[in-house]
Amino acid sequence: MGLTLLLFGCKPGGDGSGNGALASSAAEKVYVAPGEQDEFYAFLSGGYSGNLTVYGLPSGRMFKEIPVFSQFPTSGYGYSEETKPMLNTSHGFIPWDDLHHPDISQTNGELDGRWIFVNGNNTPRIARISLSTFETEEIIEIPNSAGNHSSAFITENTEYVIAGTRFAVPVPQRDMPINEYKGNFKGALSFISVNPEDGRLDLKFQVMMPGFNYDLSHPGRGKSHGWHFFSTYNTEEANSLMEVNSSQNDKDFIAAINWKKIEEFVNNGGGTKMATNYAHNVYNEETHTGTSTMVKEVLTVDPTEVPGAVFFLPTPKSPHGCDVDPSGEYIIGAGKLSADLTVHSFTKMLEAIEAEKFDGEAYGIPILKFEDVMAGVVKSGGLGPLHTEFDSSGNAYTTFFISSEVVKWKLETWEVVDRKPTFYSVGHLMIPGGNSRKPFGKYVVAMNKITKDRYLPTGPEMEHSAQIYDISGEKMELIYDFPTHGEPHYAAGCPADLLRANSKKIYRLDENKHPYAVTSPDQARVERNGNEVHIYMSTIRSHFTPDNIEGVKVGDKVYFHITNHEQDFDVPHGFSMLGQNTSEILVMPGQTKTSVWEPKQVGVWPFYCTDFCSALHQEMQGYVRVSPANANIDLSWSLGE
Ligand code: RUQ
Ligand code: CUA
Repeated sequence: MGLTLLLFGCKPGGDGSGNGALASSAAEKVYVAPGEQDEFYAFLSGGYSGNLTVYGLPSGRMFKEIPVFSQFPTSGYGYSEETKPMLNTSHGFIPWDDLHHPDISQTNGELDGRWIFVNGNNTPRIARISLSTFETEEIIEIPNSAGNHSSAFITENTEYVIAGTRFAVPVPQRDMPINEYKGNFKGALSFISVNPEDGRLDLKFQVMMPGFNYDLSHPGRGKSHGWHFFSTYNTEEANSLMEVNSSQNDKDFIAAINWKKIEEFVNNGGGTKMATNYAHNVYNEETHTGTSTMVKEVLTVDPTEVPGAVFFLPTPKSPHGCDVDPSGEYIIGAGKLSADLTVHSFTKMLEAIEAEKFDGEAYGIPILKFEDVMAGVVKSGGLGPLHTEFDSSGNAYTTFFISSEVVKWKLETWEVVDRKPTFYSVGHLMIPGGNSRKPFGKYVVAMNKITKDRYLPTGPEMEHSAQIYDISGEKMELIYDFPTHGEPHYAAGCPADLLRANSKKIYRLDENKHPYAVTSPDQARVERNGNEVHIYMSTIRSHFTPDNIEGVKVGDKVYFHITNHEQDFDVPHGFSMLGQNTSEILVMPGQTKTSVWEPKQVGVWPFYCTDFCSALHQEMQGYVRVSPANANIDLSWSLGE
């Protein structure tokens, strides 16, 4: 940070180039006129917001925040009875996570725009989000893992979404002294298969690696399809004062995993079944309801049992990013304590494996010789390299956190061709399609950790800032700044056209299979079952059916099951009840959602619609009469009489 200040701190508000980023040609490049639409959609991780945010490129306009791992009162996600099960885990209901790395599904190594996968770091989870509804459809917890960071990356036909543990932990978890870590803790790399029809996830196997930290990963593609590469640090297996103790080795490793080989081993009955307990949560679009199932078993693979499947490639200085170029030949390791990037060659790796040129082993896993697998070194002149993305013409772009810049360099010659400052301290970057065989090399988005003077400094913390650079020419051109939400780590982007075709506008009422749905207003009713009261309610502009309810008592548990009868795009109705210990819910056209209220005070309590749905939205309201627990008032309900 000190260096950042030194380099750029003296020019508040400046872009470092000395001639104002908002030159009129730059303004034209990002200007999307009112009523026009952006060319690309960008999905930025929200980091500690637990959610995913959607932006347009090049405008930098934010379109939506998609709730994934965090309760989200705006829509009622994680508050409605239907979505609460999505946040269930083996540790109970966890309404938050730290979402890092989105990846869009692919077919033949190209983006196909069906789903986007993301990871939760804290309580290890992977989520699948539909790109036709922008809703979270599935969350699977990852057992035997901790700090699920080298995730969620998908293989080139979306065969697997891959999740690697950042922290090594005892497997199975048990009570043991922390300082017995070395040699005893394990690093689980999980391979979760994706059903090609409906996207359903299934934890197929876990490779039980030595207890290193598995930081980031990317799939092989093209010639290296079938392999997956993970950067590691803390190959020292230290368990305390990590900033010193895990930086002792001059080189850590990139682990190369031949998952096709392990898949074959597993399909032939290999691996060991292990008792475990993890949650698998699936949202059903027909019943509009999520269900959570606890899974009790996982298949584990000891890598030494599958010869030829796992190798270590020595990589200098605690590598962070581990990126694969569009051809699948080059694997780039970014040693975050170094200035240089190490590029490994997939072809050379295969040759070295073939010739069995090993340089010892770690826990039975062969280590290749650095010189044998290295394709080149990028002498960047920067400091603190983190992540690399690619364009479609053989260039790579790497972020440097410490020297706060994006450096453009050429694959194969490794020469640096351009560098531009970022504002400030960039982490990840994203080029639409930049993690695929077919990048759309028009823009790079740099996602920065520190905002400082980019906007009026208001209060001790501000939203982070991102920058868009035009990369269509030889030199990068900074064209825009925009604020981001939470802390973006990775992002994924695709052409808007890819989403347009599959976009879902409404839920069809005649396909609604929610068990508490009312598909016509005359089915609206109130039923008592012991102290549970179920209100089957419908909404249409501009009333609830029913809107007056009596016979509810203190001590009851009242379920409002609300079906929105609208069948037009963009007409949700909301529902909120005074004194309810939850959020409102927002019910989409054709959808049913349930909100629970446990009234604690006698009285006549109003509810209302929270979404300005029509000219008479303010009239969209009703009352529930709450009587004492021992009262003798019959249930009754009405509308308009
Ligand atoms: S990690 S910089 Cu998840 Cu690099 Cu964010
Ligand atoms: Cu319905 Cu406002």
